[in-house]
This record gives sequence, C-alpha cells and structure tokens, in this order.
Amino acid sequence: MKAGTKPVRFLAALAAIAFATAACADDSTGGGNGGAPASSGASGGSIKEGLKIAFLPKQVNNPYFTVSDNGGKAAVEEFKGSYSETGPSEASPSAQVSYINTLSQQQTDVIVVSANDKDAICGALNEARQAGAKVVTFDSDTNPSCRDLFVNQASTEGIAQIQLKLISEAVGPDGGEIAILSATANATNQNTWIEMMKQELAKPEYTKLKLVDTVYGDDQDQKSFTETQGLLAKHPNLKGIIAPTTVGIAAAGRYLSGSSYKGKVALTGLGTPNQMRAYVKDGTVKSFALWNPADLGYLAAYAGGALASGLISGKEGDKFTAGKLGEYTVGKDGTVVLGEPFTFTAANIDQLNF
Ligand code: RAM
Repeated sequence: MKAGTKPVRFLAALAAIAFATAACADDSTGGGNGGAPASSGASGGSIKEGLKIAFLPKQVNNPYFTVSDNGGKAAVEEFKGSYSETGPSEASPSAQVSYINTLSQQQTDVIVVSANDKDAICGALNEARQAGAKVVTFDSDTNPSCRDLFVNQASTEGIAQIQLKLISEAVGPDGGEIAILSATANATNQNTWIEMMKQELAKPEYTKLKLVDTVYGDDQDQKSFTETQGLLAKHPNLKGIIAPTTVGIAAAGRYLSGSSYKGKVALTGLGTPNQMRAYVKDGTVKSFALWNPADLGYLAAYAGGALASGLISGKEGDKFTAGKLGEYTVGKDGTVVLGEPFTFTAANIDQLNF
C-alpha cells in the first residue's frame, strides 16, 4: 500500500449496508484511533459549536454528490454546526462563482467545494477567504493557492491504476482499442486521472491497449449517452470504454445494455452501485470502482471544522480527528487522502446501497 493512504475496509460496509473506512496501524494519514471524542482535533482542542458549513458540489442533481454531501451533513450535526448545501444544476466551469459570493456574504465559516474548474472559481474563493471563510476542496481540487485544504478521495495513482486494471481484464488478453468518456473538459479530478491513466498505459502490461479517443459527456446523462453512441459509431473496432465519472458510466451502461454492443464492448470506470447494479446483473459491466462518497463528505466537513476552529492551519503534518474515521494527517500540498478505491462486482454489489 502506498504511504499516505489507507485501505477501505468493506466488511463493515457489507454488514451495515454502508461504507466505513478503517484504520491501518502503520498509516500516516490516520484512521480509526477509535477512542478520540468525535469533535476533537488531534491537538486536543475541540471543533467550535455553531459553525456555518456549506457544501457546494459540482452540480446538485448528481446522486454521487447527494451521498457525499449527506456524509458532510452527518459530520456537521455531530459537531453541532449548521449545515447547508447549494450549487448549480450544471457542472460548467464558472457556474459556482455566484454561489460562492452568496455564501461569503452570508458569512459562511467553511465552504466545502468540488471544483468544476481549477482556476475559474479561484477569485471568488479567495475573496471569501479574505472575508473570513475557510475553504476545503473535496473530490475535485482548485489551484492549491485558492483553498486551505483538499480532501482527495484516494491517491491519483490508485484511481488510475484500478481503472486500467479493470478495463484490461474486461477486454481480455488480446487487448484492442479503448476510449475514455469523461465528465467536463475542465474538471480537475477527471483531468488528473486521465493524465495518470495515460502514464499507466505506457507500462509493459498494457501494450495491447490503445487509447484512441477521449470525449466529454459534461456529467449530463443525455450528453454522456449520445457521446457513447458517437464513440461506437466512430471507432468500429472499439473494445472498451473507461468512464471516470458516475454520470458517464451510468449513461454508457444504459446505452450499451440496450444495444448490440452489450457484452462485446467492455465498460468500466467510477460508478455508484445503485446506478450500476442493473448493468452488472445483465452482463454489460463486469466490474467498476469507487470510494465511499459519504465518508469523503464526512471527512471534508471535519477538516473544515478543524480549520475554522483553529485546530489546524492546513500545513503538511497537521493532524485532526474526523469523528468515526479517526485521525488524519495533512500531506503534501495541503492534501488529505481518504483511502483507496473499492471494486464492485456481481459478487458484492447487492450488499452495497448508495
Ligand atoms: C461524478 C463527478 C465527480 C466524480 C465522480 C466519480 O459524479 O464528476 O466529481 O468524483 O463522478
């Protein structure tokens, strides 16, 4: 396991029909110290009561963000803050700016945001910070100069590696042409993963896989569906699609499962079990990956609470306790890593519900 990350223990999730991350004894990013009070910082102080914490997802009508933001809400309730969620219905680059300005005017203590663009919202975030807010990016980062902390779902390498492993297994030993169906062209998270997947593809084990195209469904269901259709029309020899977006993989699954490509063109990527269950059951998809979105939001809320209470400043080495998830340590570039991605297959998908 890579230093600075920790495994996701799914036995607990399988029992509770919910995810839970767990401790790894030798792990520097923390996890599961168990005995710490829910609202304490590792330095011994407590998160202040009454903090106004707002979640601003890439878009509000995306089930992934419903789950992650509800995780944040649970955390905010634990440390007796006041939670809100706001945001655009489309994940376009500057759509979040006006929401940030409003949150700043409302004297929000912590803005927890998944960025649609690494630069477009920087000015607004920095103004909010000057007005006293702490900014935590989660899921999709901004330029590091515009936020106090980034809560990353998993290591970038881990997310890239699992998707290539799964597409390679699904396509089979002969390999062939593959394509990527992404979210928006500006999304920091997807773009980082795509770059890393390209680096992974250069490894000897993937010489038979050839990336022929990358298209963008903008995290819109219908556009992602149409882009999938377009990929298959344009590349008659396509053997597989990687969609590193929960919206994209679900739309691609729906298209493939109702087409003659079902079972012939492989699909994997990052999806939620509830959106992908039907396509795993009907044989369209063998496996896909994700982390625990609820834990991601929960951790981001605790990080924001610790910042706004002065328990941490966001510098490397800072430690804080994130309730049931245990202790975390801030790593390089003000980044905190939740864990590693989990793989969903027909064998486990019925035991996970989100
Ligand atoms: C979509 C969004 C989100 C990403 C997931 C995997 O819901 O693009 O940012 O993390 O997919």
